[in-house]
Amino acid sequence: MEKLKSLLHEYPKSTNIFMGYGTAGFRARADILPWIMIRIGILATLRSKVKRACVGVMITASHNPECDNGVKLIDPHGEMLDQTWEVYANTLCTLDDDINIIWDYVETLMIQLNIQPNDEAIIGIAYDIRQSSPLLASIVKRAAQALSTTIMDFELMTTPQLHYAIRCYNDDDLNGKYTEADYFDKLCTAFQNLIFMTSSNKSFESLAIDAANGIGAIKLTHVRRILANFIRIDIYNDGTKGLLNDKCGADYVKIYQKAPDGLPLKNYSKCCSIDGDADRLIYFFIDENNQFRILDGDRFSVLFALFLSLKLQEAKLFDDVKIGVVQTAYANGRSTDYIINTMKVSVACVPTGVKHLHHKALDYDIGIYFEANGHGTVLFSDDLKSKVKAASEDPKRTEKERLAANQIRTFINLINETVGDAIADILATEVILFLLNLNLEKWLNFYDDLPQRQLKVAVKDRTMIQTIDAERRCIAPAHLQDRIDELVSKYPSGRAFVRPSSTEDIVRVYAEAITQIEADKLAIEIQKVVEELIN
Ligand code: NG1
Ligand code: ZN
Repeated sequence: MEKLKSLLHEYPKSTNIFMGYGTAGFRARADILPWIMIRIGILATLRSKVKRACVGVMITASHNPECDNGVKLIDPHGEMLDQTWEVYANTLCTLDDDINIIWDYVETLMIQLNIQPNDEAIIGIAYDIRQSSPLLASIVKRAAQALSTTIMDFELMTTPQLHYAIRCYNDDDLNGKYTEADYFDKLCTAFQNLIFMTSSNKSFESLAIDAANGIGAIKLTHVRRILANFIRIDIYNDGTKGLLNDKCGADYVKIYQKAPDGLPLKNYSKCCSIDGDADRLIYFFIDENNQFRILDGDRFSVLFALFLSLKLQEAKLFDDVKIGVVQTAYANGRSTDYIINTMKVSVACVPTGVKHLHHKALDYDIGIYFEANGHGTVLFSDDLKSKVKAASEDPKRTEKERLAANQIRTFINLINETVGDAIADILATEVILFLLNLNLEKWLNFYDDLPQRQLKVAVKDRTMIQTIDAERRCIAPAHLQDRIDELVSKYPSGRAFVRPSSTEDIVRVYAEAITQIEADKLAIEIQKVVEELIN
């Protein structure tokens, strides 16, 4: 109690600032975060006690500028914090710096959640390369230690590394421990084994990676070294010159549809950007007509689904396995069409936010999900894992069937199933391109995107908009959906929706049509209706 009290005194709450715990945890300017870290140390301790397992605390603000930082909790299986706990996080942050008030709330929670004072707690803490990170981590640590919690201090890590590490500690099948060397060995061994399994004598083209001047640059050097005999990886924006996420990184490339600074685009046929904490990935290149072309999250879904469904067919497992892609309404309509009608793979649409995609992907034996921004992964059911193992060892099957099953089995090791992992996703993408004999141009030519436009509309109260059907239709305010339907019906292949953002105080409008001019026009028409009905 005394230690906690002095921490509260040392890092007092900044007044009048309330931040909700959302998809990205708490995120703000780094200098106003210290007091929040005390609450996080307490909350992580309680979470660990309730789950009787190790939980994670990741300090990062992902693709935000260096001056920002943030924090999020990771649940025992490496997934995001259970949504019901977001309320406790928010309540703790509304409380004043008075130790008695805070302790009263902690005791209330302990009774409510059936926590005994002597229950053990263990937390794994990691952070990205921001200058503010070590201090923020030390505050979480001190708060948790004040409650006798055991700390595992992982220091510098990518977000997906910590998610995976937490899962390892809680899962006996994963040895109950984590080392960085083991992790990168696992990914690189799977990569090499997939190459060894093919008879191709083709070689890899060099890959240029823009590491956003973030933690990914440091971690990628392991992969570059281990795989040096297979693929040449050149790392740019490695933190030695530029600033974190400054005119570089996956978010910059996707939003501005521009190449990052600091990467000699013309020297490479294949380039990609990751973001500041290495959980997002975007590929890009210059095409024959000198145009800058991007391959975003939708394209990864298509590529991964294509590879896995092909291997399931070759292994004669396709009919026994439920494979599906999970998208949000922002996925380009042509990608959805292509997956359903050409690839014959089912697609589910869920509300925006990784947690929704991840949750839905668990419904499948192979669930592939990516947000358009390049965050995504693949989930494999235990049943699927047993089936491919059995098939790969079944002497009654043909060599081709066994090989395909073995390829899926090996591919599973190349994936971080806990969360989108840009480093794992790079290796998976490279291996698929190699095995299917594709380059970026061919991959891009699977289908043409429908032109689309996104607009942000400032309104007085964005919560007036209520949506259903994975945010594709509005039920409030009255008449909004009818007006949207009427406008959309005038555009061949038109599609549009509006939804309140969960991260900014705005309403987002999305429109798609056959030409860019029409998509722009439709978006503006809908913007006007939103402004008319809400403001
Ligand atoms: P909101 O602001 O709710 O649209 C945005 C992104 C999401 C996701 C979250 C969390 C768009 C349209 N939305 O959500 O994809 O990444 O931020 O970071 O890009
Ligand atoms: Zn990120």
